[in-house]
Amino acid sequence: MTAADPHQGGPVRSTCPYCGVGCGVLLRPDGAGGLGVEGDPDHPANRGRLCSKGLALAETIGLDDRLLAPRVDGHDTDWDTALPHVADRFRETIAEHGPDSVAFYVSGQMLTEDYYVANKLMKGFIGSANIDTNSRLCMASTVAGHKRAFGTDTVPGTYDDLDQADLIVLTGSNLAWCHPVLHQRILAARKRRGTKIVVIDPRRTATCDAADLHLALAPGSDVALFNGLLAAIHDQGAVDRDYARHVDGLDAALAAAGSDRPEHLTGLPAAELQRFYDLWIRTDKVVTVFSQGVNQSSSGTDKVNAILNGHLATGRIGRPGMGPFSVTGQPNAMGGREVGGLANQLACHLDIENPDHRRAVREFWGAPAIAATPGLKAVDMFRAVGRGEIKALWIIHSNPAVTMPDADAVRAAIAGCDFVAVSDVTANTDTARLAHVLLPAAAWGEKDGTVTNSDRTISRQRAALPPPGQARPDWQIIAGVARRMGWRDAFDYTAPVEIFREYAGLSRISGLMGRDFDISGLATLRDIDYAAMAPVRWPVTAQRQGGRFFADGRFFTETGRANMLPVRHRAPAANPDRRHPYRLNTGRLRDQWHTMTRSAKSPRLSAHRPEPFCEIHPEDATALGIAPAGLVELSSPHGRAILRALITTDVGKGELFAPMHWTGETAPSARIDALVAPATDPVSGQPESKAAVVAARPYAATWYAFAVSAAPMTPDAPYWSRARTRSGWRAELAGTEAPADWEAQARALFGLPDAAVQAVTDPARGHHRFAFHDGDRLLAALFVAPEPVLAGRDYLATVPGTDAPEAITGRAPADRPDPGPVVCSCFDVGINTILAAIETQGLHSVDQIGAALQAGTNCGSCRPELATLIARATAPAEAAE
Ligand SMILES: Nc1nc2c(c(=O)[nH]1)N[C@H]1C(S)=C(S)[C@@H](COP(=O)(O)OP(=O)(O)OC[C@H]3O[C@@H](n4cnc5c(=O)[nH]c(N)nc54)[C@H](O)[C@@H]3O)O[C@H]1N2
Ligand SMILES: Nc1nc2c(c(=O)[nH]1)N[C@H]1C(S)=C(S)[C@@H](COP(=O)(O)OP(=O)(O)OC[C@H]3O[C@@H](n4cnc5c(=O)[nH]c(N)nc54)[C@H](O)[C@@H]3O)O[C@H]1N2
Ligand code: SF4
Ligand SMILES: [Mo]
Repeated sequence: MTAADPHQGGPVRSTCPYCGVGCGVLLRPDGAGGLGVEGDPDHPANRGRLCSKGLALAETIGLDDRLLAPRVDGHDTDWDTALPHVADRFRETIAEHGPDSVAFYVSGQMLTEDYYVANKLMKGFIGSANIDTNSRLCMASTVAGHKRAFGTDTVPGTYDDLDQADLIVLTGSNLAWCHPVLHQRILAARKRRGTKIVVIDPRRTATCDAADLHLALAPGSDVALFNGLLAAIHDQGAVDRDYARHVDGLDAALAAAGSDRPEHLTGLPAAELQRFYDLWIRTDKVVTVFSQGVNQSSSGTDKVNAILNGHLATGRIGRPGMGPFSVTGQPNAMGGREVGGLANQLACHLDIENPDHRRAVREFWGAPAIAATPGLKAVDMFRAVGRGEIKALWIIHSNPAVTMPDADAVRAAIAGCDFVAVSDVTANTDTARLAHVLLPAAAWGEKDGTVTNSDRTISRQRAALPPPGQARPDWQIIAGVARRMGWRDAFDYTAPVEIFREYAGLSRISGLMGRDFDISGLATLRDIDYAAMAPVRWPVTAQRQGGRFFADGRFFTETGRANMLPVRHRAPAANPDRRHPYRLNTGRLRDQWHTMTRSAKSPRLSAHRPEPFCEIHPEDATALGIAPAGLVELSSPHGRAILRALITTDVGKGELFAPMHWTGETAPSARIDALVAPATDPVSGQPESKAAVVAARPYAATWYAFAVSAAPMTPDAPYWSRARTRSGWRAELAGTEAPADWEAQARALFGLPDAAVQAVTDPARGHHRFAFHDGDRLLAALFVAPEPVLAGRDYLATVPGTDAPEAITGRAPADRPDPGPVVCSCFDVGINTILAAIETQGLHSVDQIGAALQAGTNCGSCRPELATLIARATAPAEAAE
């Protein structure tokens, strides 16, 4: 069932399924279920480069936890049972309660063809707009900001602008970790032309290591900062009067900007702000890259428009090396915006509120109905589920029980819904566990279609492996349900190329109605053209292909002019108070992807940060009595969490940061969205995922434990987290009540009722160590202490399956020092190894580390961290000079 490969006999050309950079990959199936993965040198996004996640893809395709058959009410079945069952439940619900009593929650990780079919079914055939996507949590503020300013959701520039800029401003973006290949591309350009880099982020991140200036603004104060810029542009006479003919609202925007006091609201010294403003104003070629620090805010849309205002006022848009640049998160976040995955738009950038657009889409589809009003946005959708108003829900390619704000309430809402279908590749997710019907989806590597990346480049994903068991591509599952709901002809697709052609055909109408999104040039692709399709940037029409928008001053508004919006600073929805004195920021780690269902299968990726944590400023930690490596308990009006404390000045006083990745499967007390309030931006409906308010205190554990095991463990403790290792698993545990019989506890944890044990226990001091063996093979080991366990963790993680007679000591033997947590995941180099080499070999640069240890010489994702290690190791000496 693998795709016809255009390069016969050669590798299959596909696209990485993680971030919106959209890197091309070359896949070489080994014939035994495995895959060789390397960067595609011909893909315009990455030119052969991959980051740590892309390079570890082969470690994530194992079938061990895959969902292999449709499952109805807990029983495996076949498609001929499952599809009619889902169709009947939706049809009955609609017949009894109307089309708005059902909903789909979909994802920016679906392929365009999957997405198109889901949207068509809901908006045109069911006749409701209750289809929303996790892009609501991700791109909605950018979409709304673009539409307010440009009339359409248009990204004006391309990646080439990053190579050609003289100043790159990264705001609310940890590009080094979240779009690593773009980050590397910027660093390469900087080497050539000396590009200046400014990072705007309340937190010090890996991205700051390469920055000329880091503005650690007060959380949520971006509007004030960019209003200050606009005022300075005006004061310094830098408004482009010529371009201003193409722009409405300049005066009102200036008036609004002038009334915000940036130095007061951002908490930044006036001199630092001035330095940034001066640099911006005197550099013609400026690109402002923005991401979730901007979007995920109750003033996210205003933040976007504040950024766009500066570029519109100076005419720095749509020309080489300049423009606002929203980087997309998911591999097809952009494609989802194009096909109309959001509840408030139609396909191909057509508007649901526009009767002409509605009529055109309906006619094109030959649809019995067309949604006339916007549907429920994600937060409202799950609220309606909780109230029992949505009675049938289909969740596709997302894990909202973990990633929605107020996640415990969302989990409860899904659990209480009359009918829930979930399409996923595994049954082991917090959301899938709540489903009545589970539908096994074909995973990345097994399916065909297209995705659009951050710079509008459409790339093919191609299958290199057969789908296992009964797994099917998402478009096929959705079309199968649609046909069984009675719409046979409209969903009679036999291959993704048919869907793509239809979609490209619809975009012709969009183009004719004056919209930006037009790929009609692809509407007549033959099957073999689609099979061989090379990356192509939209628009693709008879007249034009790719390129930039707006340098000509023509916009997609009714007037044809752009809008500058008058925006004013607004504080985040909730502010710290006596009961909840801390501001909780959340986000991503370099080597994990969202809820870890794929990335955590890779031992390499899991070694970077094997445990959830909370960054806290040293003064706050001292005031709270939180010790290094202790546990911290966070609580908000919505939920609580227990995390490992990571004491660092990377976060400001009163501010905390925790990653979003852990779940009921990997660390049930670290579901961070349980704490996040469902506050949303009034325009975009995007939740404020980065500015919850919480209380913090030490978690009063009386025992702590560290465990390694060759086989999976089933931890049972108030705090636990687990991660894969090359030799099996590792886990951290803690609790307030110590079990009476530690050996019995260990045997239960490891599922080893009878294995031979070596034990060293000191009950009076609360210290226990157990090593379980099968002959001379270590099976598992547990280390317990009344304080955070001191053990050679990263060494111990390697020993299950070996003889390791010394494992019981919990320490690495002298000839095999503990490497420490992995920094370079390509070559598996730990922090201790690097620090030792810096010291003993007197290394002074990232390149020297590369020469000595290989670290950082492959994908480059760890180079920012290596730079930090060098800086920290050499700082004291420099300070003493
Ligand atoms: N490794 C990895 N890469 C990913 C993903 C992943 O899961 N893992 N996910 C992908 C997806 S879907 C997305 S959307 C992108 C997200 O990519 P990014 O947006 O770069 O990532 P985040 O870590 O969510 O947040 C970015 C930064 O916003 C900062 N921030 C918080 N509040 C504010 C504020 O008020 N103002 C400003 N200016 N900054 C603030 C945070 O401190 C954080 O460093 O990453 C994509 N890439
Ligand atoms: N606190 C906080 N919360 C956040 C964010 C944050 O920064 N902070 N970021 C938000 C953002 S930007 C995003 S994008 C969301 C992401 O949140 P989600 O989309 O909920 O997270 P994922 O883990 O990517 O979920 C994808 C699911 O699809 C499944 N899957 C994988 N491949 C396939 C396939 O081919 N077909 C199907 N049907 N399923 C598949 C995976 O196993 C997984 O269960 O989280 C949001 N939530
Ligand atoms: S930067 Fe990394 S995660 Fe993003 S598409 Fe490229 S290889 Fe994949
Ligand atoms: Mo995202």
